Amino acid sequence: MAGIKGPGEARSYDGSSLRIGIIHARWNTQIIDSLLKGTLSALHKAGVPDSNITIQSVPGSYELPYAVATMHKASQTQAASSAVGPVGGFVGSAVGDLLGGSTSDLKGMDTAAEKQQERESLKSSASTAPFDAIIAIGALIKGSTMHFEYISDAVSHGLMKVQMELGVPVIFGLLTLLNEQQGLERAGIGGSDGKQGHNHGEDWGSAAVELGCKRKAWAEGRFID
Ligand code: DLZ
Repeated sequence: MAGIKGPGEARSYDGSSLRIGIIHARWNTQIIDSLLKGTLSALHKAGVPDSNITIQSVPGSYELPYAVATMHKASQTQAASSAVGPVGGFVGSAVGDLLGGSTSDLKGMDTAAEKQQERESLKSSASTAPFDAIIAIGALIKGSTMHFEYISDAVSHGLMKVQMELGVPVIFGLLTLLNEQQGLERAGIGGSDGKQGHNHGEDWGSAAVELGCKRKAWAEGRFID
């Protein structure tokens, strides 16, 4: 049963036709890796194929708003050029990220030949539509200066601004943490056994699918719940 806090009872949406962008900061990698894993798990659960997920990274959270805006434009460029040519570099690099990252199912593949085959099939089935939603993931940890306050504020406002200007849902996956422990718990890897807390990445993946589906419906003048 859902508690008082949180988005209520889980709803399910079909994400199989969505294209989702993920941009994550690399600062505080242990926390970020787990959040990314949780995000991908929720996207997969909703049926979003790996080939429709593009993952990019930036050094720190401060870079997230610019990266969201630029990734969105890149997906629009792909959509415009896909009618005349093959899939371009961004999808290729998404597949590369998936293969290189700790979160990919493809990592379980046995041989180089199998990996290559999977890479080719992902490329050929990859969507080149503009992103239906973009998830921005970062973990800011408070230090002894005002740095944390300035970056938290700038990134929060920046992400809201780009989603309103671009007209694409941007999921707020920015943790603003008072200490490391809070981050580990919110990534589901807290406590002495490394399993305590709740992985907020799962919520962000689900929010991206819901907003992606609603955005599509609203654009067609339909309302769904
Ligand atoms: C510089 C910095 C610091 C001190 N802390 C963090 C952090 O906790 N989380 C994070 O995502 N990024 C941090 N950064 C890096 C900035 O976000 C940014 O990448 C640099 O200032 C370069 O623009």
